[in-house]
Parts: sequence; structure tokens; C-alpha cells
Amino acid sequence: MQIIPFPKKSDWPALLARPTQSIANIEKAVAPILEKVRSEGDAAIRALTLQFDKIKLGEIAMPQATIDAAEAALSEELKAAIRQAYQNIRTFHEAQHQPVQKIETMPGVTCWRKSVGIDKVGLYIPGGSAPLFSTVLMLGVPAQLAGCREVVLCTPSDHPAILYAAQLVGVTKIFRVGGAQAIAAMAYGTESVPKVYKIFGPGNQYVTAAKMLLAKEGVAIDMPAGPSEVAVYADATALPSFVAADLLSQAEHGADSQVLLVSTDKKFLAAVNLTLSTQLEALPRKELARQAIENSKAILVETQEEAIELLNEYAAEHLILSVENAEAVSEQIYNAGSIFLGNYTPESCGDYASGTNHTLPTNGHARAYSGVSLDSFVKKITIQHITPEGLKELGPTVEAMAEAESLQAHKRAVSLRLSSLK
Ligand code: HSO
Ligand code: ZN
Repeated sequence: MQIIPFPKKSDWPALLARPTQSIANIEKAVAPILEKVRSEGDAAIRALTLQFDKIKLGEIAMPQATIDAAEAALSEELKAAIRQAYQNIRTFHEAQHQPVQKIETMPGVTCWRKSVGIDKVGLYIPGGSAPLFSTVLMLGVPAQLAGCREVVLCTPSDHPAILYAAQLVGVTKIFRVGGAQAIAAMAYGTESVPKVYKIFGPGNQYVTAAKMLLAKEGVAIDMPAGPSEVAVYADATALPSFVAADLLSQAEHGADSQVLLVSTDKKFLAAVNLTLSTQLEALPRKELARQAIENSKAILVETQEEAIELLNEYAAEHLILSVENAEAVSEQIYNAGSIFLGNYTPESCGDYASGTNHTLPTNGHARAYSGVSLDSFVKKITIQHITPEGLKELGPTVEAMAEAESLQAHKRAVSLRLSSLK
């Protein structure tokens, strides 16, 4: 990893910039795919799957026999691991339920808010080199807890762990479709695939472009997605081999992943670099990880204050604080997707099984967005009730404001009722 000693603040923006990818060309390629699925439905899905994936789809729904066979195809060890992860994710997300609180804002005026699961949601799980069944849990558990009635899953993969996890979280329908055409199918609906109101899940640039284009048409999406990233802030209390392993765990996601290491300790950075090369060589995905590491930086700063400022400016998807008093340091972090404290909290645990969600804002979006949670699958409806006594109290306020906004009908809706109460 390239070590950058004591960069000037004016150089930070360039140093922390993510590799930019222009999605304009990809959007141009994706727009006709969306249109074809919108106008031709299932026939378009079949034609596009043949064209892009070289697969002749019969039924678009995942065959029930394939789903039923998933459980027997997995080792007991993996199933137990998936169930443990499911339980922890469930426990953490269940606690996000908020009790309904009826608030009397003034005597006789009562307001409250109820949460309702989004009726129909769509989850996308990519195919590719890593079957992300953990993402089925991360999206499926909050959907299940929110009480979403229809949970549609599109994936080009028939990996048994994906299908097993889908059954655990109670996915209602699974379709064997991938790419932009899968996103379009869930957004518009086809003969087979139900139309959903919100679409979640990672994917390649075509999938991301499809979600962004559909968002402009009013389909809700989880968040703008980009390549995965981790920032590690480490001091002399950290272990170079642990830190190197954490950096590589993120780097192996893809050549476009980005990792950042920040420290006030020059010797520590050099030690990480040493063990990083050895660990890298042993990885099956070393070519991907190597490219990611080549685009990544180790930054040497003067002080802890400077490190914290830099990390807030970067707004990492994952932030590992391997420093003394890590929890106290975390209190000064205001931009990050998810924070991992101390030497024994690897990001991998959050990726799979500790309980927190791994669908997180990348690309600096942690400045304004949160990761996926129970909230992502519900909407909140406000409700109010006013008694005649309450209206006598509140009415004159509303009349005065409506008069001042020149909205006479608004005023009258109150005045008529007040007169009836005299
Ligand atoms: N680190 C990824 C999530 C993941 N890791 C899935 C392993 N499987 C993005 O947060
Ligand atoms: Zn990961």
C-alpha cells in the first residue's frame, strides 16, 4: 500500500476521492432494457436472459423442486451458521420496533404515528463469483419483521445457501432472473414477477444504473450503491496482522473496492504493509484484492484530532477503530456507515453474523444516509384526533394562520365547526 506521509489539508479531497466511474454510458445501455421489460414483460426477460446470460429460461419462477432441494444440499455446519446469523440479525433488528406513542400536544388534540410494512418489496441478489446469501438475511430479516406482505427475490443464482436463507426469512416468491432486467421486472411487474414498491440489494454497474433510472421514475430504492470500502484507524495497540487481514477482507470483494489505513505511527504502517503482502499471496482471490490494494492508501497523520477529522471527511462505509479508548473515539465520529471497535471486532462479523446490517452507504453517502434497518422496510403514517374542546383551543390559531396565507377555505373548515359548537 502506498504510504502518504503528513498530507496537507488542501490535498485531502484529492486523496480521499473515490475512483470515479462514469455511469452515463451504462445508463444509455440500460434504458432500452428497462423499456423492453416494461412493454414486453416475461418475453423480454426470456430474450434478455438468453442474450446476456446465454441461458434459455423456461419458467421464470425458481422451480419449487430446486428450492426444496436446497436444505439437503448444505452441510449441517453451514446451516447451523446461517441459523445463528439469522437469529442475531433478527434480535438486533427486532429491537428497532418503536412502540406507538399517543402524544397530546394540547388538551383534546392527540397525535400519533404508526409503522406499516411496505406492502410489496423486491430483493436482488447478484450471481457472480461470491454467492451473497448473507445479503438475503440482511434484507430478508427486516422485511420479515416489518411485516411486508410480498417479498420478491430475484437472483440469477440457484446456490442452495441463497435458497435456504430465502426460506428462513420467509421470501414469498423467487425468480431466476439477474441483471438490469430483474430490477425492471420488479419495478414494472410482468406476467410472472409482481410489481413491488421498493427495491433493495447490491449488484454490478448495470443493476445500479437500473435502480438509479427507476428511482427517477418514482420507484423507491434502498440507497445509491457503490463499491465496498473500509477505513481503519490504528495505533500502537493494534496488531499489524489483524489490521492487514481486515483490509484484505474488504479488498477481496472486488478490484474496485477501496481501503484506507490511517495512523499516527509510521512504524505501524510499515509493519502492516509487510504482513499485507504475505497474507495477500495466500488468498484465492488475490488478483482482485491486489488491484484494490493498489488503489488504496495508508495515510500518516500528526495527531489523533487530525485522524478523526480525516475519517469524518472520508465518511467510510465501514470504519474500524483499532485504537486505545476506541469507544470514546467513536463518539467523535459523525460520518460512517458502521463502526467496529477494538482488536477483536473484525468487519467480517458485521458482514455476516453479529446482528448489524451489512447493507451500508458507500461512496461518501454515509454523510447523509444510514444503512438498511427495519426503518427501510416500513413507512410511518401519522394519525390525529381532536375533540370539540380541543378544536375550541386550537381553532383560532389555525384560523389566524389560514387568513394570513390567504387560504379562506382552510379557515372556513375550522370556523364552521367552531360556530356549530357555540
Ligand atoms: N462487506 C460487504 C458485505 C458482505 N461481505 C457480504 C461478505 N458478504 C458490504 O458491506
Ligand atoms: Zn464483506
